[in-house]
Amino acid sequence: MTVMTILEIPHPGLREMAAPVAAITDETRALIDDMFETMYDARGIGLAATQVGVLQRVVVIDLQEPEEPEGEPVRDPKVFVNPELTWTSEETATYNEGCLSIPEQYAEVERPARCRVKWLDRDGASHEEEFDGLMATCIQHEIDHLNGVLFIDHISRLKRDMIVKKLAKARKAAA
Ligand code: GNR
Ligand code: NI
Repeated sequence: MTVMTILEIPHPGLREMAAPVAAITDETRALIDDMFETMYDARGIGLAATQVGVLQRVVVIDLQEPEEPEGEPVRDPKVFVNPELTWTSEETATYNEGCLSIPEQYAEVERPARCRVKWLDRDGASHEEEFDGLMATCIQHEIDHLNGVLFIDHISRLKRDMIVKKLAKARKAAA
């Protein structure tokens, strides 16, 4: 198991379209394991393979709060191979979104409040389910990554420019 490097903007790899996984192999499962390790290490609630430089349609999500007062955190790992949105609600919801590829920057993003997703699990079995709440937001955020789209693409240019400036400033201060 390996903690992988998470790409950050403006890495061009984040803008690429990821390819469907043709066959789920042990190599795919090793990637999934490394993605979970990377996501937990970074304290994120989701991670797309695009963010670790692998242009395959693989997403991992665990919405469990990483902050546990003591002892082992409760984990709820979910993997989505070749996820597809098969339906989105007219009704929208707004969440204050963040992204491990745009560290420590947040913005209110409006998306469909509910969605249906079709995907393959780590054994290649097909599933379809409807999601709402944070899960609906998170899976849409991750599918965006597989299409080269970032949450800052859903906000005004003014807010996007502010985030890019704040990130540059934070990086300069840390350098
Ligand atoms: O850790 C993350 N938190 C988050 C909060 C609101 C909406 C989406 C997310 S996903 C993000 C991790 C990440 O960058 N996934 O691609
Ligand atoms: Ni993200």
